[in-house]
Amino acid sequence: MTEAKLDLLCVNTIRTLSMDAVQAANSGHPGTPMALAPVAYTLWQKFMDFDPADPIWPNRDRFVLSCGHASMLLYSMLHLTQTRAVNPKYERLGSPSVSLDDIKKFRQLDSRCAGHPEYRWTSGVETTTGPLGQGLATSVGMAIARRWLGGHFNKPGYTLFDYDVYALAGDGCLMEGVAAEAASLAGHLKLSELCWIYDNNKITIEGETELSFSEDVATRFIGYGWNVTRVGDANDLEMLARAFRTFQATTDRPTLIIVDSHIGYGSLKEGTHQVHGAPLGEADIKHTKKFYGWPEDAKFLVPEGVYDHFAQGIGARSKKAREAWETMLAAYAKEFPGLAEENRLMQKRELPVGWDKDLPTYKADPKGLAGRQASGEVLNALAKNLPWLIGGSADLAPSTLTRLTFEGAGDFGPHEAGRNLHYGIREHAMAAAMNGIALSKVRNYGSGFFVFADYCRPPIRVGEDGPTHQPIEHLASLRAIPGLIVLRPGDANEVVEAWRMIAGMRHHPVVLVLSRQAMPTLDRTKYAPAAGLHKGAYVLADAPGGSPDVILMATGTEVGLVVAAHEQLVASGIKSRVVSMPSWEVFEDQDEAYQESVLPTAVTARVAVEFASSFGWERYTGRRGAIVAMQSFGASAPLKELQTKFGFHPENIVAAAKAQLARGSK
Ligand SMILES: Cc1ncc(C[n+]2csc(CCOP(=O)(O)OP(=O)(O)O)c2C)c(N)n1
Ligand SMILES: [Mg+2]
Repeated sequence: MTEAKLDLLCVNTIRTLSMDAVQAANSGHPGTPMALAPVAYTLWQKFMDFDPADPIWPNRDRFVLSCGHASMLLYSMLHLTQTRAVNPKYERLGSPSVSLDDIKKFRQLDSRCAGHPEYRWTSGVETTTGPLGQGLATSVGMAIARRWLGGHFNKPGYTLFDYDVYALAGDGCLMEGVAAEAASLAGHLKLSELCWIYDNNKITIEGETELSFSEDVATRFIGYGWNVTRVGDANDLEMLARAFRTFQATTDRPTLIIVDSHIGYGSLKEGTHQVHGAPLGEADIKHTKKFYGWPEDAKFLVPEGVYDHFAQGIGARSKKAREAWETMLAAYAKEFPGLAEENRLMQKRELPVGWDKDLPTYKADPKGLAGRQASGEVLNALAKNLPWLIGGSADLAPSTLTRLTFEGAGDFGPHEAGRNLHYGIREHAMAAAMNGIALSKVRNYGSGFFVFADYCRPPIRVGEDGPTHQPIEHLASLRAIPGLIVLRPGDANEVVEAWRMIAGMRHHPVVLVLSRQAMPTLDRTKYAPAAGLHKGAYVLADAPGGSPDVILMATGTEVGLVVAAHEQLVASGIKSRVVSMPSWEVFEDQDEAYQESVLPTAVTARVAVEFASSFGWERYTGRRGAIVAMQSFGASAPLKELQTKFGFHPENIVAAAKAQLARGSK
């Protein structure tokens, strides 16, 4: 086979794996991986130094899939390059990072192929992505770290760190504010090791981008100080290669490659596209496979020669690069043993001997010291003995006192790679960049006024390994905002009452939290009227006679669950009550007598159920009550399996209620 034919065979394997996986999961985005397969292929196969045998080799090029919804693209690459797994102790394992079986189980419980790529869950995934724009901003942190690492460790004749950072993004990422902050910062810092690839397919979920996005992205980036280049057709491997060469030759600023592509059918049916973000369907898959010259009925097929081709391309090239690097490191260690030891510790996220030897202790003093004052002193004492600690502030270092003031600490800027970073007033990008720096194993901090932590929230929660799409803490944090009403209706009629309440509001902001999945519409001749929502919480179903022994409370989608549990309890002769609780705030506004009528003090056997953080429910269950809620971010799988895994089913609620009754009033 000619080289060009092999290239196409590999590209089409990436495409068909993505199509098949999304189809099997019956969920996900096949179109973007299909359209971007040639881009990822060219980059990985011809340019990136990433040794599949050692995906944590410190000088590897980084690849960030900022459009995390196209996760199958990354999983296909990790599989076809036969990337190996690494465990949390940084031991390289022989087993595959992503097996064909994982791909077949895309989006299923325990598969390495979660809906969105997750750092530490799947080796070779450099950062968790999914919330659009985050990956781009994280990549800026990676480039900052790369610049700092080079400045700190490289010596004449020993270029320990010279890797590049690539991030692949779509229209959504480019629309997000965080990407604008990050691009502005990267341009200012002249991060020439950074390359963003923009999939300019002019489509998002609601339709053509002309609905909402008409700026000239190229001009914007030129304004930021970036180098901008274009590839007119995502299928043109030669033009793609040329663009990557342009990036590599650019040494004074970051590069944006704008790639025009067509989602879904690639070059097959230009201008047409399937329903965005949905599986193609069996018929279209066959049609498409036929076009690729694929056996129409084959599924998850990796044709002969494909693994080999990757092994001879990215595999062989990167192995050579890594081995040369390791030889160099051995020589470096002889000449610069101190620095080599620093690097060894840093790579394992360990601390150097004596890191805490200068930390101050403070004598009793009624006058005392501000926390920031003490922190500034501690940080300076710490940083002196922890050479790979860097950080900065979103323009508030004079107030947060995070500046490193000792001799040699230096500043980080376009022409210097010292330890004091200046993020400017860009909190969101700062926090995302901090993730990127941490992922590069460089210890770092950022700072600002506490109230602006909200501007940092998405990257704070994405952090290193949080699944990205589960709103776990959001109810609790919204409920904590003064003056805000949070409404989470439990069936369609509660939705009606919620809108009725909102329509009547004059001054209160409201957050209405609705479900994706169907909720059973309750029979209101059997249960209390949905108008109870106007009191925040109400008795939806009660024990015969109205004096319950146990109270089940829930909001939103969990109301149906507790009603089902309640029916089982009643059938077994247990006097249970269901309280639907769409709004804590509104309930708190009711008079004492009403509150007592809904949640009688005497009834201490209580179970609260909410598919979110348990935080705060103690106020209604009491310390001894049961809370069926989430203690972790969750997992990627079909809803039913998640409900079973995390205990959101009537049997578990019945068991919790019985356990409550069994403990009596103790
Ligand atoms: C912050 C954020 N908002 C919304 C979404 C939901 N979402 C996932 S994909 C998508 C459309 C993205 O369009 P684009 O970036 O152009 O990608 P394409 O569909 O072209 O692959 C949206 C809105 C998200 N993942 N993150
Ligand atoms: Mg798009």
